[in-house]
Amino acid sequence: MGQLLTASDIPSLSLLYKLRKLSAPSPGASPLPTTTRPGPGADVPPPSKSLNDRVGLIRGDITTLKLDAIVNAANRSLLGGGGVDGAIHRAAGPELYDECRALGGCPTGSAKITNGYGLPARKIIHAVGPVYDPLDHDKSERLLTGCYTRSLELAVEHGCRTVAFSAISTGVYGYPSQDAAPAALGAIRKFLTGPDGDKIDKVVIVTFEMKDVEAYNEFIPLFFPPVAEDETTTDNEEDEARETEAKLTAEAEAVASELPSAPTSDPSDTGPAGKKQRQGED
Ligand code: AR6
Repeated sequence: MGQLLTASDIPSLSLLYKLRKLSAPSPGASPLPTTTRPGPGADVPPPSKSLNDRVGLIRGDITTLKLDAIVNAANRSLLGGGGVDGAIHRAAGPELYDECRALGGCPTGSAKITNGYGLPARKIIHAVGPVYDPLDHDKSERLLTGCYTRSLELAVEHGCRTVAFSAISTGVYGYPSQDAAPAALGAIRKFLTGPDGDKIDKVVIVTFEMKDVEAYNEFIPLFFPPVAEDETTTDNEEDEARETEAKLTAEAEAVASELPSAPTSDPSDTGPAGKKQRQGED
């Protein structure tokens, strides 16, 4: 496991705009799919410094984050599998499997919470994303959005003020990153601006593969546009952010280069840990 990162080590969107790692949407930015528009009647919502300070973005291994909760991309058995689920179960240890077994599974589009055990995070929220169905995009989106919303509700219910999300469904479950990112960002924005939004201090988006890095770089400015003051930063802030980013990128690239190309079947179908799950069923 690499270096542990706390909420304050993770660059906020405000800082990433200052560092020019994110840029304002261009005037002719391609419109979002209608179902993922962030606000009624407007493609891009008004900029908010408070929101941009409370959303973080980092590329790396989610198991190294020392936050109140991390969100796992699980399957309905909750008994482990490949991808980020496998990494989380390995890092947390066998007690996690025992607690998950007692939960009796979880429906697609929802989530359940456990302790973090051997992980630096205090809690793990196990979200069950949909297997992407290209013939029913709306249903896939509803289920994916449900994962983000329910995970944030659970975080609040358990007093978790800092929460990191993996890119649910974009691996084995085949959800295109270009569609998953706006769905995730819309749900996160809606929650943070809703009645319980002030009960969360930081939502961290964790990317791992380049396709998700690219999707979030494209869509974040359309959901969390920059505020005008995000033009200057101190040397210290810049140095720290650059250092953190360089370390994580090197680590993620090393791991990602070992990854096989995206499988087409769910490892839980054959693995010893998961019970059989039918593809496309929720
Ligand atoms: N840290 C952060 N993100 C990661 C990590 C990591 N250590 N490892 C992978 N990712 P996936 P799914 C990214 O396949 O599509 C499992 O078998 C990865 O690059 O883990 O929801 C479960 O048991 C991708 O962007 O989850 C289910 O059966 C994202 O995590 C099934 O896979 C999600 O990819 C769930 O499929």
